[in-house]
Amino acid sequence: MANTTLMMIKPDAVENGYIGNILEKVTSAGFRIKALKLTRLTLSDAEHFYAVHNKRPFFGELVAFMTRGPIIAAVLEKENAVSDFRTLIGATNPSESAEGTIRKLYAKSMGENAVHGSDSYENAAIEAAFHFASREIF
Ligand code: 3AN
Repeated sequence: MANTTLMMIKPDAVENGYIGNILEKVTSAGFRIKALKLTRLTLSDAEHFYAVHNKRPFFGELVAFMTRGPIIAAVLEKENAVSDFRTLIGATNPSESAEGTIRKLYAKSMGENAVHGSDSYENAAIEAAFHFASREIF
């Protein structure tokens, strides 16, 4: 799973009809889609996925948001996938995201920020295994 990262297109961006626009930005930036699905997190899925944040004041809000509707999960491949994808999505707070980034274009707030990108290769592998069976990754 070297050079891979895990993307989620979050419920806000799915609700707002941005799946196609975001996938277009991602593939135009040179990422290859290795796995892709439309799915919906259960409460326990979201609590598990974001367990690292479970003491933070926004945890309840984050879990409620991430379970309120479908998401896209995808495994993406590119050289320097983790850092290049975080550059493409922009800062966590869209008001601080650079022009042209996915969050600048498609996100409204820190809580509802359109996309997730893994923060390390170690977490990318854990997150890919959370969403996909090995036979679904190409
Ligand atoms: P990133 O997604 O940029 O890696 P993290 O890992 O710090 O950001 O936070 C995970 C998610 O938690 C964010 N994508 C965002 O949805 C949510 N989040 C982070 N900080 C806040 C906050 N202060 N208020 C509400 N939600 C937050």
